[in-house]
Amino acid sequence: MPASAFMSSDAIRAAFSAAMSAMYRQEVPAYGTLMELVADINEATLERQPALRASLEATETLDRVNEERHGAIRLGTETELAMMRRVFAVMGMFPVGYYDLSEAGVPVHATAFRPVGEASLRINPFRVFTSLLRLDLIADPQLRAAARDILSHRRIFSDGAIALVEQAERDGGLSQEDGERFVAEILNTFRWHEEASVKRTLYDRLHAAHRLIADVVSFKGPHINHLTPRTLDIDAVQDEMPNRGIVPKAVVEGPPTRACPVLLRQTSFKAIEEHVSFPDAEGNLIGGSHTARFGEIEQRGVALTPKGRSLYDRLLNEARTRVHPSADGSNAQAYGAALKESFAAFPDDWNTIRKAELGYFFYSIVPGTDFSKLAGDEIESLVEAGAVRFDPIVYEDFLPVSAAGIFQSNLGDAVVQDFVASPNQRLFEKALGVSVLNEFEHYAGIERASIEQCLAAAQAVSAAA
Ligand code: OOG
Ligand code: NI
Repeated sequence: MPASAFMSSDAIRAAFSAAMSAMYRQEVPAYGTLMELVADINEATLERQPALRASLEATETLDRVNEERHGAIRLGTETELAMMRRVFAVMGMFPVGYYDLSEAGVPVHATAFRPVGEASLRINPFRVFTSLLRLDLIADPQLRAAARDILSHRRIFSDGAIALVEQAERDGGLSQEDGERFVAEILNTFRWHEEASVKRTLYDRLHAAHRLIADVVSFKGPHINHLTPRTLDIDAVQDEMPNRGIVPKAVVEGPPTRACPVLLRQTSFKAIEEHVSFPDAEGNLIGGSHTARFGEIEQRGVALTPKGRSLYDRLLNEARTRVHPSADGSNAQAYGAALKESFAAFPDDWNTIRKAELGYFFYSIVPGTDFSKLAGDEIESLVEAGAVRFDPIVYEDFLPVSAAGIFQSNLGDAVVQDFVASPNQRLFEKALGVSVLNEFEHYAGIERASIEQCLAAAQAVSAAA
């Protein structure tokens, strides 16, 4: 089949993201409520800010502004992770970044599968934060062995899904019809299973080791545990959630509200308690409950350089040392104030951020510029002359401290269970079968290419003049 007859990987991802959204809204009605709230707030924000509407229109993303930006799953074995990488590759999603959550008391490490090029992100930015359970962090050797055994026997991918992945790898793509079949097949992997695959007693032991271990080990597959649309005003959504009958987590994760947004702000509603059933020794089903699934929202800002990121980390740490946000929200206001105070040290206008090399920017030629009258071949002099403009490059990845906050708030407010911090990117990548893309190098590459393009264009014009 000629490549042009294939359903593009971007189109497969867009279809997958839409199918996940529809399924999750049906499975978790509170998520539908959150989506409605987000749409209302986004509409009100656009009405208040015509310039924002114009810029979304210019980038052709206005009609998709309320759509999901990411979801999250938790896998149990290295084999599952290796296959998941191949599945996501069919949808044009590749592993970017390594996140060690053990440091924050969550026994997983993770990557984000996401589209990488600007064009792909614009067509559909959907990404999946994918965690792998660290069985090696379960202290009790007997429980560890039981969990390993159960996970080694489950099959999370249908035969049809595997066959289509192999076909896509062999042929270099899937036809429209096969692409649609692939989406339908793979959707099943992320479905909710009301029936646990372990007995109640084992569930309780896994749960006591860590709620997340119970969530991964006790079910037939890696149910999608949340989806996350984009909001244009995260503070407004956080404030409004209770009025719509949903319970927000205590605080918004990430930086405070700023004129120039940096990195990523996110919040969620707390996971709902759902009915599940456990098989007993006679094969009868016994009723119980499980709490894992929630809805989240995100608002993104500029990608930071390593220098900007370490300033961010330091300021966040300072604020959290002064006021540690408690899960019940009792000191949410004090935390907000501490955050604001400590982030006063982070410049809040684009040019200062750029000149201090704290963030990454995309440089482009201002249309209509007459280069024949311009001297200098440095990007800075072109910027000063008004011949080149710069726009912040949006951060498309995740933040470990924030992710830990999202995990924790949705695992219940009980005591935080601690694990020995032990990042192991090499082990993760061995399971994955490839190395993850380094996000800093990636953003630096986009910035560098945009500068080179401006300089080349400027030189070509002045050489011709
Ligand atoms: C993943 C939590 C991380 C985010 O937005 O930072 C995440 C999970 O709960 O499985 O999705
Ligand atoms: Ni999330």
